[in-house]
Amino acid sequence: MTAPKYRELAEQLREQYAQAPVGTPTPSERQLADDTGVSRMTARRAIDELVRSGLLTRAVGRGTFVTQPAMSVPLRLTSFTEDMRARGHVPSSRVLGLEVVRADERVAGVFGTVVGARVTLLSRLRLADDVPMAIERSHLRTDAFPGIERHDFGVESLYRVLAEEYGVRFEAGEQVIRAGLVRDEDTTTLAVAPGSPVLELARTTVAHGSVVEWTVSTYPASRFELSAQIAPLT
Ligand code: 16G
Repeated sequence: MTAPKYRELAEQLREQYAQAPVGTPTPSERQLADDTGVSRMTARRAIDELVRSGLLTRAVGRGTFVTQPAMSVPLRLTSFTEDMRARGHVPSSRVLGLEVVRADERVAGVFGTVVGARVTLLSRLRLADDVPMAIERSHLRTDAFPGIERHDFGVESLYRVLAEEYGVRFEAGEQVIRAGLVRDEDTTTLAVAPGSPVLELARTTVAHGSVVEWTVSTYPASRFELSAQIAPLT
């Protein structure tokens, strides 16, 4: 039995795009159908298959892009900016919000402060080579970082600002990783289908003996894998 036509086409495209840099645009369904002489339905099914496997991503209104290979990110206390640069990608950010909010019980518990304390919430879309990689919601104690809202986090690195302007030197950090489904309000920003799987990484960092940051990062599961060095117990 021969493979269905769309599978054959998907395999051809997989070979073609496997080595392409992240962010390479791919032809539209119509273009692909015209170029290869298949129906639009077949072209769509082939692209769907590659989107499902994480090789391609559809960005609403912008077309389809290569996003593979899934990026392998080490679990270390480094910033998104450093991690992406170390992999040869160009990091960028879009600020989705920067506001002072009141700590609810959960946030107060993380910072060891009282419910209602002022907390600065920075929400950003993080991109690598213009491809959306994660939405990060960073909570910072407002009293510890006066004037932080003056920075333009569309271009600046949060960790750089913390180090250079506020003298933060991290002593420790904790990262909790959970699997989940994308929130409805994040689907367009992350360019994923409703209900797609995500990895949620919650990071707490400590400097000068207190918690300085609590960031919840939402990564489309198809675009990421996480790795850590593991050592035997001594
Ligand atoms: C990383 C951290 C995040 C931190 C950000 C700072 C994870 C899961 N999260 O994305 O907690 O706020 O880097 O990045 O690694 P920046 O210095 O580039 O703004």
